[in-house]
Parts: sequence; C-alpha cells; structure tokens
Amino acid sequence: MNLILFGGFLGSGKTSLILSLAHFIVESDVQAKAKLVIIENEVGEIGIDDKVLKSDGYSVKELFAGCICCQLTSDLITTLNEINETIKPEWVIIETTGLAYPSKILGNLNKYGKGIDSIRTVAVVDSERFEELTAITPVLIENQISQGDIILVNKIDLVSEEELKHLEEHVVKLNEKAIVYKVSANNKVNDSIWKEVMKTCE
Ligand SMILES: Nc1nc2c(ncn2[C@@H]2O[C@H](COP(=O)(O)OP(=O)(O)O)[C@@H](O)[C@H]2O)c(=O)[nH]1
Ligand SMILES: [Mg+2]
Repeated sequence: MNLILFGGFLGSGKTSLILSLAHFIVESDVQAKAKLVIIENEVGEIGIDDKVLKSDGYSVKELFAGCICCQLTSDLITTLNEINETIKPEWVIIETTGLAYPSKILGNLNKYGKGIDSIRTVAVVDSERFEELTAITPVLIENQISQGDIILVNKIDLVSEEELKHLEEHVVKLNEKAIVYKVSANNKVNDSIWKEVMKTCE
C-alpha cells in the first residue's frame, strides 16, 4: 500500500484536492479501480459520498470520533491493517483533521503500520488565510508545512500575484526540501502534479 497523507487547516481545500487526485488515480489506470481507499478523519464543507464514490471504484472509511494524531491513533492503525488484509489497495489517501500534527501520525505509521510500502505527505496551504492562521497557531501550521514532501498552495484564484509571491517565500523558508505547487482546486489541477505526488518515495 502506498499512503498519501493530506494535512492542512480546515477549509484549506484538502477534500477538494483529494477528489481531484482520486479521479486522476482511477482514470489513469484501469487496474486501479477498487484499489483506492480514502480515509476521512474530518467532517468538512465538502464530503466524500461513499455511495457515489463506490460506483467509481473507490472506497471510503470514516474515522470521525477524534483526531488520528491523538485519540484515534490506534483506530487509524487498526483500520489500515484491516484494509491491508482485506482490500489490499495500491493507494490509500488519508485526510487528516486541520488540527493534526503530521509528524505524530508519521511516527505511529512507521512504528505500527503493516503492509505500507511508502508514505508521501501533502501539505495543503490556504493562500487566502495563511498569514492569519500562522499568526494564530504558528507551531501547528509550521509542523504541517515542514512535514510536507509536496506543498500545494491552494486557492490561488483568491489572492494577488504579490501576496502569492510573499506567501511562497514564507513557505519555502519553513520547508526548503519540499516541492511547492500553486493550485486552485476550483480549476483543473495539472496531471503532472498528481503524477509527482504519486511517485513512490525512497
Ligand atoms: N475559491 C476557491 N475555493 C476553494 C478552493 N479549494 C477549495 N475551495 C472551497 O473551500 C471550501 C473548503 O474546501 P474543502 O475541500 O472542504 O476543504 P477541507 O476542509 O480542507 O477539506 C469549499 O467551499 C471549497 O469549495 C480553491 O482553490 N479556490
Ligand atoms: Mg475535508
């Protein structure tokens, strides 16, 4: 199983981007049908309707009773190990809550997860609210960004070129190793970005 962990504040666009990636995975490879599981840990503005998605070859598991980086750590591990034994998907996308520390989740997955071939972390940045959120919860936002293999600076349709340039500089300062893409989940996300996200990590 290859895991793709999506982090980022509530409302930053995680579900919108996950739906786009999910469609890309299913459409790009016929074999991938029924090989993708999405684990939802957050009730958001946009939901992932299991019934609609099932007909497309996805399946969705919901863990809504707490945060998978704290109270629900063992639920996440149990769910993943169960998925590994029953569905054996090629891809698992995990949407974390906006308050999750990806570093904690990664630590637990590495320690207790079974059948995991690779893990990639995607940090979604809400370009409209980034400065505001960083001022309110700097440690959390910085952890989410510093743990990203890929950073998707989302909602670029809502900010000016100048704001975006400033924001990008800030993001790169927090994580120099990550690949940074500017996207808008409201428009089509370039396939090359999803190809990069799906590259298995070493
Ligand atoms: N204008 C604009 N709105 C967006 C974009 N991405 C997401 N949204 C909206 O932001 C809200 C929250 O998106 P959602 O995917 O539920 O975020 P999540 O809470 O991180 O999963 C929804 O109303 C989306 O339609 C974007 O790129 N541009
Ligand atoms: Mg969501």
